[in-house]
Amino acid sequence: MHETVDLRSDTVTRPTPAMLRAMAEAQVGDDVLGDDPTVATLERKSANLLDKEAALFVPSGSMGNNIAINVHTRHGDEILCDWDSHSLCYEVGAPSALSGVQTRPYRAVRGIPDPAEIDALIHEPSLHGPGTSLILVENTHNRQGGAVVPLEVMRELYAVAKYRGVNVHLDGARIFNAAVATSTPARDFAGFADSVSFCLSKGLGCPVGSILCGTREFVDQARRVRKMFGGGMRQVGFLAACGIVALDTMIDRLAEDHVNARRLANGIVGAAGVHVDLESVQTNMVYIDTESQAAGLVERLGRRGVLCLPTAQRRIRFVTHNDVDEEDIVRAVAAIHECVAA
Ligand code: TLP
Repeated sequence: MHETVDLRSDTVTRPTPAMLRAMAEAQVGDDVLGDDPTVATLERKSANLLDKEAALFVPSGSMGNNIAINVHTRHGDEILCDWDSHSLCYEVGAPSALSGVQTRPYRAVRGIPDPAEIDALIHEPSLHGPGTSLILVENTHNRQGGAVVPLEVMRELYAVAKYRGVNVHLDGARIFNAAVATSTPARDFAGFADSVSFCLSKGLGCPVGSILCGTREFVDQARRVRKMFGGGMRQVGFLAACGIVALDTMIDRLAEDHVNARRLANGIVGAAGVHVDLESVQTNMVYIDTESQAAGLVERLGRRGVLCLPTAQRRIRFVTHNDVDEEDIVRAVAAIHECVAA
């Protein structure tokens, strides 16, 4: 059990002892000059894992997404991303600010796009309208409960995109959660996207870093854009070393986080004044809808050492991760029952 049960995000994890050891022992060099062997190893490993030609280590998932958008588009293009996506909700308007693209939202209930709707939304460039050059898909889907976009939907969507001559970027910040939850290799999901970003710093437990994968040509361009966005890093093998430990040892254990999320959700059912949709709990997130203002409940829980985040006026998110164990979940459930009754 931990002093505080921090369920705000899976980004809050501290590096594991194996990561700290790997950092201390890492061979490093100036990665902007292409000299860091540990970064090179991580990039090769990541590309192999997702069955892509090449990969690039980037400081954050947001930068990975926005480098991908920049490489796949030209100023004035349109991109499709769902109305509740990370790109639209949490990247400070970066697609328009950094890449000069217009975003057109599509609907995605439980995070699942409708390929027919996407087909209808794609614009051919014309005298009047922008051309659609990119579709973003988020898997698992953060604001839609950590839900998995099924492989079959990814396949259909990709077929539509390719038929219409449009690229697909997969925001796979938590693609390994999708893979573990469905017992499907992550590379199968990645096969239905031209580029994929995934985060090392979420459920995989690293302190910093994400990976962007695609063709060799895509990654060569992405490397230039990373530099342009200020994301070229020097002796960053210290962080890449954690990434290697994460890929080797932290993927399968995501199943524990999924079990803990389910425990938490089951424990919340029946608490007065809050509702949890059990079907939406598929990976490491639990969202609850609250009858009263979410902020009040979040504050009361915080006073009892249980941290979580309000994501709307009457909605709260809890995320499980490597620094949360079964006892923490028992404590969180008890605190939620006490706080809703207070
Ligand atoms: N998500 C964070 C917050 O920004 C909301 C979180 O706590 O969940 N794609 C997805 C689907 C994400 O959930 C996130 C981070 C990112 C991209 C961006 O990753 P970072 O934080 O590394 O820029």
